[in-house]
Amino acid sequence: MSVRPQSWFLQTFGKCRTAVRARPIEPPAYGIGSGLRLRGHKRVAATVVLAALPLLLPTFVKPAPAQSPPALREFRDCADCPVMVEIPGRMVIGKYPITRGEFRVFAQATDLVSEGCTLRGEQKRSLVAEANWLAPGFEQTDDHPVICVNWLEATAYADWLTERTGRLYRLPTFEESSAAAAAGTKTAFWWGEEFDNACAHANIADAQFRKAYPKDERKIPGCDDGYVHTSPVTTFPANEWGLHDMAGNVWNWTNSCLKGDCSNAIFRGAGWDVPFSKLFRSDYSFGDRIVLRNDVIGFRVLRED
Ligand SMILES: [Ca+2]
Repeated sequence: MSVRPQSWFLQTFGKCRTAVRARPIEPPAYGIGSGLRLRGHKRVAATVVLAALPLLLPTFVKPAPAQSPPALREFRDCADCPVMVEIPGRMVIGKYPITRGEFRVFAQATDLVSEGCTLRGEQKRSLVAEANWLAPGFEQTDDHPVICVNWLEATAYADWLTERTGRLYRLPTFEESSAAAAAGTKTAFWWGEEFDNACAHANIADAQFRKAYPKDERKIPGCDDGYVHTSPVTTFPANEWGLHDMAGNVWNWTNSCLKGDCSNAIFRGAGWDVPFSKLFRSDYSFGDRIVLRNDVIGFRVLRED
């Protein structure tokens, strides 16, 4: 799996608008690589000017300890920081995807401008210029996962947390996200091998989805999980590591490049409009452009020890 190069890049993207400024900081003594620091934020009139220094990340994932499950500790590094779970000897990772309420704190603090999101319609998705993370085309409350955020904005959120807390936050690699989903299991899904009972464990494209999108021609599972679109992040059971929504509800951006091309990033986990079982596997990866915003991709963060 390739890693992101440790270099600056500057790009302009036609219809998208984001106000994120970043500059490099010295690598923390306890971490590997370096991160971003937000510095001042300026609204951009018609185009996007983005500068980001991707993290140089190891792709190695420590082998699972023989004993399980590990003792878990949950904490926050600040009052409105995300809840983190410490998996001893493995990683410190978000208990659930970043919520709309958590993202709102970042957006207000950085004067974030984020406009344009690709939304699901009757049968396919299309870009809606006026859509954004506050208006993703359906109703959300602040305990739903934030969506309509691209990889750059997700990374900027992690770097903002780093600046606030003095601890190095970043997106997990695909390998780390996959290991966190599996939580020590060897089965296809974190709850086992069966997908027929997926509605008890995850928010998928289900009977509720079928009723809301009757023209969708895909084969939709017949179970009912109670949600057409996103669900509050602790609605469904946690896996063995105490992590919610590691499959279903929203895809999660990772910090891994797609097939060596770092203008694309891997995401995993599947989401509320996905009916196909294999996409919910702990080891399944998907990817797209880092500038993509849509209504089914969110993210969670990982903290370096
Ligand atoms: Ca559902």
